[in-house]
Amino acid sequence: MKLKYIIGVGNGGCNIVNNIAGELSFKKILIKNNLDIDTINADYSSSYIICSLGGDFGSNAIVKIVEKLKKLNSTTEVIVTTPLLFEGKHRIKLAKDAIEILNSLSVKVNVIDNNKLLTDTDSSMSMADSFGIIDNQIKEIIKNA
Ligand SMILES: Nc1nc2c(ncn2[C@@H]2O[C@H](COP(=O)(O)OP(=O)(O)O)[C@@H](O)[C@H]2O)c(=O)[nH]1
Ligand SMILES: [Mg+2]
Repeated sequence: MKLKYIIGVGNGGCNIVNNIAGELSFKKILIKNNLDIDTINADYSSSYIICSLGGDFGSNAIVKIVEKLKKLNSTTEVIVTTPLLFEGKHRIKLAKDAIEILNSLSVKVNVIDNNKLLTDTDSSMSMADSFGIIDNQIKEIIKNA
């Protein structure tokens, strides 16, 4: 079934959505703070929810958003990326905990491991190019759904 919205959560998630939305025919919703979470309503219940996990905001917000949308009887699918190992223990734990909770919410969760994805790529690649590869992979998941 074709979903209608793509919801970006946190700084990374919103960047990803801004980067890929132009090529996809979805309405985009950007969630950057708690007030934005309050605006989520039944209209958004057919959505992809995208977050680059590891940040304090997005890693917690995505759980709240999925719980809220589930109560609204929604058809949602989650796409998250995991932090790079050098980003440190705190971010990795936030991401791991979020994935564990998401997996318990009976929603489809696509996890993209940035480490795996970037292993094969040139280590001199710029941050922007690395993000480009990840963003592209997310776009393909949505296109091929
Ligand atoms: N794939 C991808 N990741 C991004 C992009 N911009 C930022 N990120 C990552 O998103 C994560 C978000 O972390 P942070 O800014 O703390 O987010 P927040 O606290 O959840 O709002 C960081 O680890 C960034 O590396 C992007 O354009 N594409
Ligand atoms: Mg942050």
